[in-house]
Formats: sequence, structure tokens, C-alpha cells
Amino acid sequence: MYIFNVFLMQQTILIIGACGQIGTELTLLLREQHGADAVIASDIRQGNDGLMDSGPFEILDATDYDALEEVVAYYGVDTVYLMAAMLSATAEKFPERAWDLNMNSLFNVLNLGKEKKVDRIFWPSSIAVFGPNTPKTKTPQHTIMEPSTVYGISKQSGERWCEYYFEKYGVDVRSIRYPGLVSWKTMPGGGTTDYAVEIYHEALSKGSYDCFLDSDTELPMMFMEDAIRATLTLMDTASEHIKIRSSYNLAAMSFTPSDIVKSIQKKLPDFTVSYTSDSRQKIADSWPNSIDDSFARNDWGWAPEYDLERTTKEMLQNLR
Ligand code: AKB
Repeated sequence: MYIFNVFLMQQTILIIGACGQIGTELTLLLREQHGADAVIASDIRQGNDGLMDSGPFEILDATDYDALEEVVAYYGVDTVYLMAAMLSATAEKFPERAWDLNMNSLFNVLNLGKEKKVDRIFWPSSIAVFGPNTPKTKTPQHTIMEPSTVYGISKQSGERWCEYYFEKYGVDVRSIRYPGLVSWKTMPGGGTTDYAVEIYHEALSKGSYDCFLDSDTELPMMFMEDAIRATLTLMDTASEHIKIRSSYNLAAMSFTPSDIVKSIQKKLPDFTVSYTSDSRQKIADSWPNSIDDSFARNDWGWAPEYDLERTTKEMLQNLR
């Protein structure tokens, strides 16, 4: 099945939220593929040296439509990756700010698409769109959602708006429901799945970790390299193969804190862990244990490459 098109060859790309956990790695890889000058990084703050030194950068508030429009016109941007968002745990502390950022940044980018100022948009959704009434195991693409967090509500609403803009205005918007992401280049911030990154850092720096989730809390997770590959594959797939314009379920592995501890202990036998769950436990309990991603597999050939053991190997090797 030939599912890719030549669109990717001529792109000028804007990454909004380029200094975050996904944005940093996405920017660096897109710059390798398209050339540094074809990929404009932007955020409300500067990023790490690797990102800042690798190509053009603009300070940009994604909730400011005029500023966004100006950057798009100045660089001749045709493709936007909107990675800026307030994640689940922080959003519970600042519900209105989270709603403002997560929704208005999306409206701004979708409206650029509606006005034909950009051709293609990527917007990340999350497993947070699911809630306590959702089937927990192998959660289907289409099912009861009813998210119970501000972040989840904003992502579910965002999905509906993406589909609406596609159906009504022909906006070419594509999206993935990311699971928790494990990466070593940039720390996550404000999420419920952040423990799965912190634990590797502290295993190496302290030899111990106090986990904010209970030992048996199973969540869908993914190594960053898989997540970036999925994102770029979806964006390079010819439009007629994208059957879902809300957001695709995506899966790689599911594990508990206790599984990750055992996996680290195979490499660092003296590593110890304690468990002190906090308000993030309730959020984690409302999310699925595992995800059915057969639509992504069938429509655009998705297949993960990293399991927990391979993830642990990569994390410890690179953080060392
Ligand atoms: C979070 O924990 O909030 C995020 C997510 C699952 O979307 N990592």
C-alpha cells in the first residue's frame, strides 16, 4: 500500500511549543529531514542549547492569533505542529488557564487552516480523553469517554473541533492520542505519567525514588522515538488514508511503577523505591490500562518498536 505523498518535500514547518518534551525532539528530527531553515521553532520561553543553536526560533504565544499569523506569513509556513499545552496535573491546579491555553491555541491554528493560511496541522490529543467509565483494557477507538480532568475535557473538546473543522471547512488536521511518553532529551512537565521519566533520572543520580503513583498503577506508555515516528508517519500519509479526523488511539506498551522498577533493577540491582501517592493517583486511576490502536495500524501502518526492556536500556545508556 503506497500511503505517503510528496507533500513533505516542500514544507516550511512551524513548531509551537518547541521547547517541551515532544517539541524538542520533533524539532531536531524535522530539521535533520528538511534542513534547519525549513523548521521554525517557537515557544513562550527559550529552550535548551541544542534546540536554540540548531535553527530559527521565535518567542510566540499561541493564544495570540495576530502574532501567530505574522510568524506564519513572515516565514511562509505551510505546516504547523501545535505542541503547546498544559498537562493533566498542572491543569488541575489552574483549570481556567489550562482551558484558555489548550483551547485557544487550537482555535487559532484551526482558523489559520480555515483561512487557507496553512495547509496541514498536527495537534496532539491524549489518553486523558478517556475517563472512569471507559472500558479500561484495550480501550477501543470509539467508546465511552467522559474525561474527569480539565486536561482531558480540553483534549476531548479539541478532538471534536478538529473533526468539525475537517468536515465543515476541509482543514487537513491530524492527531494522535499519545500515551505517557518516556524520553531522555527533555524532561516532561506537569503530567501524571512524568514518574516514568523521573524514575530513571533518580535511579542514576540517587539510587532511590519516591513514586507518586501506587506500585500497581498500570498505564499505556511509549518511548519517545516511537511517538515521533508515529507523528511523522501520520503527517506524511496521503490524506485519503486518514480516516479519523478526531484523533487516533496509539499504543506501544503498558506497565506499572513496579514493572519499571524491576526493569531498572536488572541493570542497577541496588536501586530502591518507595511509594507515596498524591493527587495524581486519582487522575491515573481514571485512565485506561491499555489501548487498542488497530485503526492506526490499519490506516497508516503503525507498529511500535520499543518495549519496556528496550526503553530502560536506552534511558539508562543515554542519561549516563
Ligand atoms: C499527562 O500525564 O498529562 C500526559 C498525557 C498522558 O497526556 N503525559
